[in-house]
Amino acid sequence: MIENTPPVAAREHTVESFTREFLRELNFGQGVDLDRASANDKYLALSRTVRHYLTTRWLETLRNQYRDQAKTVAYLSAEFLLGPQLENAMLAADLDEIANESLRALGVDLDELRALEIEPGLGNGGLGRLAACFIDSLATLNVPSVGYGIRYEYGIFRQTFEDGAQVEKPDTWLRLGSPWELPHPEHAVEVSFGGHTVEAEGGNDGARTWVPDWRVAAVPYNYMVPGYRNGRVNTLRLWSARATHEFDLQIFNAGDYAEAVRARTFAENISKVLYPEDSTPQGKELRLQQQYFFVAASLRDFLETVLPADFDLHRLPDRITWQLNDTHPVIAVPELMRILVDERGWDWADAWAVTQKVFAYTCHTLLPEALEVWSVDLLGRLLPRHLEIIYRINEEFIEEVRAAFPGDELRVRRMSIIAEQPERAVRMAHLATVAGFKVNGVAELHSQLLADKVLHDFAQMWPGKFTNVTNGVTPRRFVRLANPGLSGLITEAIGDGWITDLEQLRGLEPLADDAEFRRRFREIKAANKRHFADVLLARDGIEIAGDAMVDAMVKRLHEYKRQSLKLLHIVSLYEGITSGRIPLDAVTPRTFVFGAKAAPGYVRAKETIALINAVGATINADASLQGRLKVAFPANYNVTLAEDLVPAADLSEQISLAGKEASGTGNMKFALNGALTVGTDDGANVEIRKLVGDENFFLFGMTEPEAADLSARGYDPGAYYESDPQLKAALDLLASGVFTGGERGGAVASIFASLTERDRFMALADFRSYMDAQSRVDAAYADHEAWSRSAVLNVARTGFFSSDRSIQDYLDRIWGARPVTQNR
Ligand code: CJB
Repeated sequence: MIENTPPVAAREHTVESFTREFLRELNFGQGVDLDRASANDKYLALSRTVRHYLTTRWLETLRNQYRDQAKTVAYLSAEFLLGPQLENAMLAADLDEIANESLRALGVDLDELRALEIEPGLGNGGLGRLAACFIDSLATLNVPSVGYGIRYEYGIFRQTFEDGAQVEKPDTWLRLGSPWELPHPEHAVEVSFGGHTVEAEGGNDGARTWVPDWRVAAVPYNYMVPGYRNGRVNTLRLWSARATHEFDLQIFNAGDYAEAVRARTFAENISKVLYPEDSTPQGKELRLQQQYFFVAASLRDFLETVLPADFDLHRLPDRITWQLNDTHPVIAVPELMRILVDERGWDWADAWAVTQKVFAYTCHTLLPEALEVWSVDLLGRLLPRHLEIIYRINEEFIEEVRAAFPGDELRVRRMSIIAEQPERAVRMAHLATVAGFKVNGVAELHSQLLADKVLHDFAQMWPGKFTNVTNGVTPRRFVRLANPGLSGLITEAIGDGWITDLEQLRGLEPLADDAEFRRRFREIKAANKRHFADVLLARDGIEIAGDAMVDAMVKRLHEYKRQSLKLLHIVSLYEGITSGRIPLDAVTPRTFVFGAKAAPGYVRAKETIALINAVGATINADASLQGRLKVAFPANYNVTLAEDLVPAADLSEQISLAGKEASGTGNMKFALNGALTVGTDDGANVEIRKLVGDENFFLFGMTEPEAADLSARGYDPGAYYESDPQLKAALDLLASGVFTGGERGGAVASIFASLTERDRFMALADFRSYMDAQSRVDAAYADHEAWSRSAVLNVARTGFFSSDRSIQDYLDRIWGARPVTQNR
């Protein structure tokens, strides 16, 4: 499927040359001898050495790109949750063995250096991690592409627990140096804000002149994005805000020095911090500044430096697709119109014709409240010209709707880019759908529901615009690197082609029936569990049994994901054991692993965290359980920890209310590493279940139509509470305060009330079915042979979820770009 050139590094480099480079970096880069070098010195020197090996290929890729002017995909995303870089770079460059040998000979411990790396947490969760998987696959598939985003000085907050409650600390990921980035201050571009507009002189249709009143400089930081051993190294360009010289002059001239410095700080605040909100739009001015900041810089960068000076922009659709990762970069639409009409003097209609051919939009949610909306007031203040352009786009669009559906003013109001209630505001998803030539959801069910519900009017008007691309994850990071044991076993069985063609995992299917293969598979899982236990002990001081079932629920804390349902399962088990209903020796030893950050302002999510920790502390301290149940909630779940947990998991919890989780990608990572899923018919779970087969998946809960129907009929959680004695007992135990030192108010009362009175995501309605599914899990797990057969089949049948396949689908269904034959 993917044609790879022979390994470059292996052909051209040796242990000796690597050692020479490493020592040179240590001496001249860090200014130290090996004897006196700190671990951090060595980490930085090693990273730069590895980076050097990629640089030649990177420069070559850039040169070819410029020469060939091939169609490029620009992935515009406010988040890239990259994870640690060192190992992935070594793998891609085929340097892992050479580096290992070289360092061993020097007496340097590679694991110690690896542990020092602080991952760039420049994303919140699924959406940001997806962007990181996608750029990896774009490079591996030889697609000319560039990622554009923001270099936040502080990424997603570092989560700590104080008395079980989440406390956020700043993520100082840059503090020990950042060897993976190359800043280019000389290529800074200016981005303007504020001011007003005046009549333009050009006389072309639609033109106005924007007179902004302040500017910042956007400084590009380039990151290499190596394809897997194919000689291609793409670019990720992240922008950092700096005060312009204008600010410097003000400082110099101003009598009020302090005020001038304040102004400077104001400019630089733009890229200071990642908003830790996930699936809830922020609506804050700084957030809109960030969005316009990176989008304006990225468009300018592409149009003025990537394209040749004499490029005819009418041909833009042949050269680029700007993929809009959710609505965050959608301000790019009026920005391109402004450039073409106001700066280049095009007539409006010409500009709109081109604009409509270069943007495609990916929607990542189904929650209506998660769709971004900007008040006209704020947008007009910050970007007055863009607001005018949006108004005109909307006027023409509304004419189109009226022509297609005469007399249907209700529809016009529903579809308008401008909402009138509760305040006048721009609906960014509508703008993206109107301007984009394609709109895609991220799993089959999600794309269906987008077209049937959330964007139904638009799908009726333009059925051909809507398509699906099911998400995927990169097998390099999430199988090959994270799970070396399993990777070795797979490669031994079917060769190593699976790393770039994951469907080859199908070749493992017959081995599910091979007892010796299953034994080795179990051994690897057991070793991964011991490793994970070691990591938890060292990282968090959490002690877990090395051999219990690892039951994992890791994802952002959100009511629709229903961590509270998982909690009810645990509390119900505990209630059953302590009340004598469940004999202790009938309980499958389980470690429940949670990983979840709550948005700092999301009170209910934080209460849920506090409650999970309270229940965990009680259960973990109860000697009568003899260690059969254990709750492990390591703080600050991130990509680094995921790489240790995912290979160790037996059971993957994907329990959102059907119709709420757009796709999920954790579900894919777990299945690919041989965990079985207990899940609802939601997001990509639907596709996972179809592929692995019902007998290898624990399905429970209402379907989306059933949930919608129950909601329409009027859902009463109290009725479930009253009629299911086990559910009532669990909720009553929670409410009793036994987990919270007698405290019945606070989080306890709040969660109890929210579940029994409103229960927006119908956890109580799915409780019975979930408990039954968990009993089936226990029964299945008791038969080790059958369980590991299912686990092997999960691995063998989920190759579809490679992000390489997702990118191929984007190429086929949306971009029309083609892989190029890479420099060799
Ligand atoms: N998603 O991570 C986010 N943030 C948002 O603001 C909206 C959605 C998630 O995106 C993932 C990638 O497409 C999906 O797998 C996941 O279901 C969705 O919640």
